[in-house]
Amino acid sequence: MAPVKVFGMARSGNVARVLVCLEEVGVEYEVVNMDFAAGEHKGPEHLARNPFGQIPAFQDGELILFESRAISRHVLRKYKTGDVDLLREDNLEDSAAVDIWLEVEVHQYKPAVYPIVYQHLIVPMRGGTPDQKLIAECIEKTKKVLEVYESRLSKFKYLAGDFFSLADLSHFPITYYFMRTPYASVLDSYPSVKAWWEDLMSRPAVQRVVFQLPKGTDEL
Ligand code: GS8
Repeated sequence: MAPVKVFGMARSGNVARVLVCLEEVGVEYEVVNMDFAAGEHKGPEHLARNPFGQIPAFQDGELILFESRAISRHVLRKYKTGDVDLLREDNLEDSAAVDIWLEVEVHQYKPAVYPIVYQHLIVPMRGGTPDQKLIAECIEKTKKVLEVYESRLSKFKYLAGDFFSLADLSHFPITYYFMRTPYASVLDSYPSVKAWWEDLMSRPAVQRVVFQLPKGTDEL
């Protein structure tokens, strides 16, 4: 069977989210890079995959998808195994907890953490100067969010409960880049969050995606 295709560069956090799900379930995949400089993502072929002209897009046989979290759910739903069930859809309580913490990632965690990553890693690459005031504000926002995570993770091993799920995995890309900024030490004040992050990073599937990510900011 032809491998599934992921359109977009692995270094994009939203693409990496999909890759790590594919790695978890052990599905063979092909990454189809897009030439952003040439505007390939805004061309008709890619707009047919994602009408917003963004990456990732995804092809699984006849099925074409976009939005990284929707793609991730599809991958984990279709290819779940007895050992790897990261959505827990057979259990109402567990799957609702997964949904909650996925929403928390989108609506609480990412808005606090992403601007720090963007200002520190991306803005200088584009010749700009990071907005230190915004970074400081977002560090404070991040701390508030991490207090909630610390409380949760001091009671449960993972965000949705004592089982690993997409809710944890979905935090990987943005946290990976955050941990490459000088603000990574913020996590030291939240021991349960730090242990959770180290556990996440030690997963073979995560390591296989880390291997595909740029090591220096010049490659971002
Ligand atoms: C966001 C995709 C996105 O912002 C998802 O898939 O989760 N909610 C969507 N993609 C960016 C790349 S950064 O990861 C992108 O394609 N930007 C180009 C553009 O918007 O023109």
